[in-house]
Amino acid sequence: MSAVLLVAASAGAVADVRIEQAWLRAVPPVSPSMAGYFVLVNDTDEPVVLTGARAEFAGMAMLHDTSTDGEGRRSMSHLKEVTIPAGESLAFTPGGRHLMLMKMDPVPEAGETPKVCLAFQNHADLCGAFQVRHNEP
Ligand SMILES: [Cu+2]
Repeated sequence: MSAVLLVAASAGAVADVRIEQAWLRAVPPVSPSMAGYFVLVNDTDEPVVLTGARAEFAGMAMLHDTSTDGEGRRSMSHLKEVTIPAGESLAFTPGGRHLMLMKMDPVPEAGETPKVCLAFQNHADLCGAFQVRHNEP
């Protein structure tokens, strides 16, 4: 009897980590890189640590941050890990944190929805369909 109750309780409360609003900025087919954006929602009661990404069509995938210096010049830096606190979400958006895909073969085209997976230190990989588009949704 107690086992049945446990199953019912866990089915009702969907505490999970998920990718939302995932998209990739469309680029010309010869482009050496493309950027991706998403919101990572952590609905669990533990912080999760995002450590990287991978995709079948990209030989290399990294998490980047963007910073602007005193003269307005933008530069990108590699993010080794990003912690999403329990119950919070973190947005990767144009001009800020982003996913950077390199060594692509083939370069996905606008309208396609290739799969990209995110890797964590303390959670199973999460994969999602990233919509390739020219503009921010
Ligand atoms: Cu970048």
